[in-house]
Amino acid sequence: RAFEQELKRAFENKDFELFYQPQFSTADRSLTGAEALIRWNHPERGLLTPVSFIEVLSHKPSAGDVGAWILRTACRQAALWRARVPNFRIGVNLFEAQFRSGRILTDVRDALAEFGLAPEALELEIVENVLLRNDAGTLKLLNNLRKLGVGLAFDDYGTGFASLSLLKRYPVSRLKIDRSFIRDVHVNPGDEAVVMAVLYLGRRFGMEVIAEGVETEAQLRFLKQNDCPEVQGYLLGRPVPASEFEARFIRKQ
Ligand code: G
Ligand code: G
Ligand code: MN
Ligand code: NA
Repeated sequence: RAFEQELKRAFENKDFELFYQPQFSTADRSLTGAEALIRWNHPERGLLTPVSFIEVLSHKPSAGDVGAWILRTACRQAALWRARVPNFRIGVNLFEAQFRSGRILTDVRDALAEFGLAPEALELEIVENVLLRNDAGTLKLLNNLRKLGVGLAFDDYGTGFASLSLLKRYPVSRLKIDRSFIRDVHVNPGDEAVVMAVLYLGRRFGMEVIAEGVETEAQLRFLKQNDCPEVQGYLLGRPVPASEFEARFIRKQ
């Protein structure tokens, strides 16, 4: 109850904000897109990062409304930036509840139409537990989303239990290598093996690959040398408000 009240107030006060983290091509370090990450400017508790509220939120009926707001806001922003950066793409994380409610397809279609955003400019990020549900409804929904032309990224790839078999079944267009494998990739043979295997899977399945959590030049060098096409991480840019993203990454283009 109390949480739902707080959410309602947060919406009325416009306390939610999307931050954007840049993504880059390893070939020439050009900007390719951004991942949208929600923040809550809480009047009493300050700036909240999602770890403190996503878990609770994802089990509430209002997760669908927050999810729709995130989609609209991200698509509006991406349409503006895509006019300045060719092929700019926006990544949006989805809640599991958005799949259960069945409104995701409509929400995505509406958000694209409202801002005239090309479907290929939107990439939906999905974590394994969504795919693990493994029912006909989920498969059909994901196929319908892909038919719209939007991308589907498998988030935190490699950390789950069934990461390999899921690739055969679902229309995934990109693998996001989890940052736990990137941290020591250039020094730990086990991590190197995992990352090389994901790059190989990407090529064999015709999926794109991006490495997350790139924090050092040494990691970046390794990824570039091994043909990982794109990277994201603190080395190249932390998640920042839209105005700051524009000043630092869009105006330079
Ligand atoms: O931004 P940060 O690194 O604190 O994000 C922490 C976690 O919250 C990540 O797992 C991320 O996927 C999730 N998250 C961040 N923003 C969103 C969002 O807009 N929607 C959903 N569903 N999850 C998000
Ligand atoms: O689960 P998901 O991949 O959506 O989460 C993205 C989260 O990773 C965000 O909370 C973001 O702030 C965080 N993040 C992004 N880049 C880095 C990085 O280079 N290092 C670390 N430790 N976290 C990162
Ligand atoms: Mn993500
Ligand atoms: Na991730």
